[in-house]
Amino acid sequence: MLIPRQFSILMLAAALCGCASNATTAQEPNTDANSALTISSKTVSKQDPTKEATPLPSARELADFKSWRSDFRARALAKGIKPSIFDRAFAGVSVNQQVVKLDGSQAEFTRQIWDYLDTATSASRVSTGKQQWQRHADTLAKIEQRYKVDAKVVMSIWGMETNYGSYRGNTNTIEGLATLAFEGRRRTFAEAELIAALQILQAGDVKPEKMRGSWAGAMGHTQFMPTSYLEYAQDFTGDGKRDIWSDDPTDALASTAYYLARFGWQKGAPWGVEIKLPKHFDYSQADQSHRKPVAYWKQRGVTTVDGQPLPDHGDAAILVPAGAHGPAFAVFENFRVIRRYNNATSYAMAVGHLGDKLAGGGDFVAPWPRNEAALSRSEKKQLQQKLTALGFDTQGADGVIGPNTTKAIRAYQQSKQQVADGYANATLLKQLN
Ligand SMILES: [Ca+2]
Repeated sequence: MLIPRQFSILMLAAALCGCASNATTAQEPNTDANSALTISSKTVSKQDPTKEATPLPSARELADFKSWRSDFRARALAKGIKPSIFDRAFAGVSVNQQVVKLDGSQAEFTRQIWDYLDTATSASRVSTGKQQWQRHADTLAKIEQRYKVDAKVVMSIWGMETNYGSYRGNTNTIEGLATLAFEGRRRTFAEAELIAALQILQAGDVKPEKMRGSWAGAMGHTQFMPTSYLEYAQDFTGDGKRDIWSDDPTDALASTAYYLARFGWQKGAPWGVEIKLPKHFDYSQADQSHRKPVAYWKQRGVTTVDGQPLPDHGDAAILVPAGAHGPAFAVFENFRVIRRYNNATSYAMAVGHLGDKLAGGGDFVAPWPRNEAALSRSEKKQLQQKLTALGFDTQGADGVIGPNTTKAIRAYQQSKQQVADGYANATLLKQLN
């Protein structure tokens, strides 16, 4: 899901797909090193939750919705949407209670990154991907040639977002976004997306009944939000329509390649490589914001996991998704480009890793600490409260491990002469208790 970065609704849409950024996948606002690392369980579900039985809205809600719709209609018309387009798009559209429920829910249980990666890059995901790649080989080669974006990453995003088109979502996009706008928590964002969706209908790229996708507004094979669609969608088939919704994935795959190209994809360069860190490595440097030339890391004894010199693809950051006791990676510019699609670190790793596997690569070498249970949201809150009480301020206790919490953990670890990997786990929580 492509979502404009500032909204970073990752969690939102994520529900539907593996989703990306474009927005959609909603992980919490960005960025944190760790938050991205644990994925909410809803991120993983590929089912369209709006297919469940939906309770009816109350009379009061319906009246309020009508009143919002009437105000919004005026705003949409002022932006150039024709009355007939608006009225046809909103015919039969009401408050979608499942969307309300999903938007308000916070996952209590999260998965460890290795569990997430296992699912995201499973043997069946890889074998289906290889078959689909073969099936669309000519198209993918042409797309790669035109946009200078490796076919493997386009394939991988397609696999992550909708399992190669098999879970594109069945929520009426206008209804999903109208519900989010009406509900109000994200009104500005949802109304902007809704206007974009109406502009798409007005341009005639798709009929209202075909404009369907995730409950949070992401559409088509690679889950574009409407604003991303307007800016990046491509008509690669040459029929005059940018059709990301049909069974033929051509336009959607080209759109994805164009999106990555626009954000600076470097063809032929890796997203990252697994590395070996020297003994006594200063783990406080393992932070995505700490990007340094490859020469800098070489001087500090960093090599590839099999002891070879680190390849040079520009500045790199060191990533230790499971702390000092799991695999380590050097990540390059393309990793950041993938994060423009979905800002979660775990998502970017999954896209990179799946793409490598589709191209014949294998598993990571170093083992994950698989015996570690994931912290629940309330345990994370507890951890934040304890740290703050001890003078290591996490700037709030929301149960999401973000940059502030990571920083507080590092400071705590340093004060105890421990390895400062900033990693939140059960051992740390036990220590604090
Ligand atoms: Ca087309």
